[in-house]
Amino acid sequence: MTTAHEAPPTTVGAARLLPSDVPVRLLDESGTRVGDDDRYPAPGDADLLEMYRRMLVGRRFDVQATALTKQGRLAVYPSARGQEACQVGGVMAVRDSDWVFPTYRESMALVSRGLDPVEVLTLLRGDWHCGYDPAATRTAPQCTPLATQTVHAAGVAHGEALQGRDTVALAYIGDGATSEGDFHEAVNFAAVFKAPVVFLVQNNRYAISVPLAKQSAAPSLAYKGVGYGVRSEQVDGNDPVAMLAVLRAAVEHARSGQGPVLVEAHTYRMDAHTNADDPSRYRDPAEVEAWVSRDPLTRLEAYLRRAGVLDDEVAARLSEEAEAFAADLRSRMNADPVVDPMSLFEHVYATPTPQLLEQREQVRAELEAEAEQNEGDS
Ligand SMILES: Cc1ncc(C[n+]2csc(CCOP(=O)(O)OP(=O)(O)O)c2C)c(N)n1
Ligand SMILES: [Mg+2]
Repeated sequence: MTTAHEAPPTTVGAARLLPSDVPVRLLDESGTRVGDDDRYPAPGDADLLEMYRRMLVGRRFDVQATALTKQGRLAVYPSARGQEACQVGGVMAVRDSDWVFPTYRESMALVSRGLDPVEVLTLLRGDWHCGYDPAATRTAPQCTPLATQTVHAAGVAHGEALQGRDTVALAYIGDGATSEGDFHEAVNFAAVFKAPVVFLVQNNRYAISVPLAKQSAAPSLAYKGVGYGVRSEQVDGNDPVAMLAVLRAAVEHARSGQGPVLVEAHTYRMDAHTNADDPSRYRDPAEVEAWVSRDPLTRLEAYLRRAGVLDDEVAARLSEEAEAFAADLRSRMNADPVVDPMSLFEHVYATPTPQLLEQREQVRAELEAEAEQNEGDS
């Protein structure tokens, strides 16, 4: 029990919270294993091949989703191309019974988690607030208001712990969103209550057009956890081996009751913020080019080929799987969705507000008038 009469705190013990001086890396840019780290045992080759498979399918899904925006089949799509190691590493580090709290950028992660891709894209298609069942899939709706999902993650993780379960909550968040108050409240709450949350900051260098240097003066975003008493780490976000190793250790730390962990993954957004954005207005194409050589997929492929677990035959089979996945998505997304406009008013509040009821009546009246008009015309 702590009391107000305790001696003032010292920084002794704070070192255990500090992130590594440089991002943890277990695979260099040529795909060679480097830097053994006792804290982060490298995953076995079978896991890494599975990770590669998911990343390959994930990238194909991502490219297909961007194409669907151009065909008018998807309203908007925030690409995660280049961030495959973070997207897939996160979901592979948790169990199906754990909770995932994604942002708008995590469609690839959710597909990798096994959610139906059409259900995942329902929000971005503009059909419904969320196309999958959050309770059944233990996956919160994709969050557009920045950082709010981190508060939900901390609350759910604490609630699960109070009920005696060892569930972990994984909250994805972007670099820019770590400047939001909600993020700080969530990290502080999780630290104080030792809530089993892993905050995965995907530092992709930009918040739309705002580069990281204009967003934060912190030497690493991972330091944002230390001030709250949260174990923090930074990792090469384009190194799939390090991503999975560090995230597994973080999840284990949280699950074993030692409290939350904040992981900053240094990565890069290869595409525009969304299909509605023109990145040439704020970043140099040479910068994008420089990140091509750090591509997480080619890196993992080079490693797996050298390790003898991936050859041309396996690679061809995996490519076929990715193509079939994209073809199925294309044809299903080409069918017009059946949506009831009135359903938009459901599940907004447990008890609808008078304003919402008024709006619902307005829409109902407009739809009825339109239907009558159509009947009269025919
Ligand atoms: C509370 C809030 N403020 C502003 C926005 C507008 N907005 C949408 S995405 C974005 C940038 C977020 O950048 P980052 O957190 O780095 O995530 P990324 O898009 O790079 O994955 C902003 C400012 C928003 N969605 N919510
Ligand atoms: Mg960002």
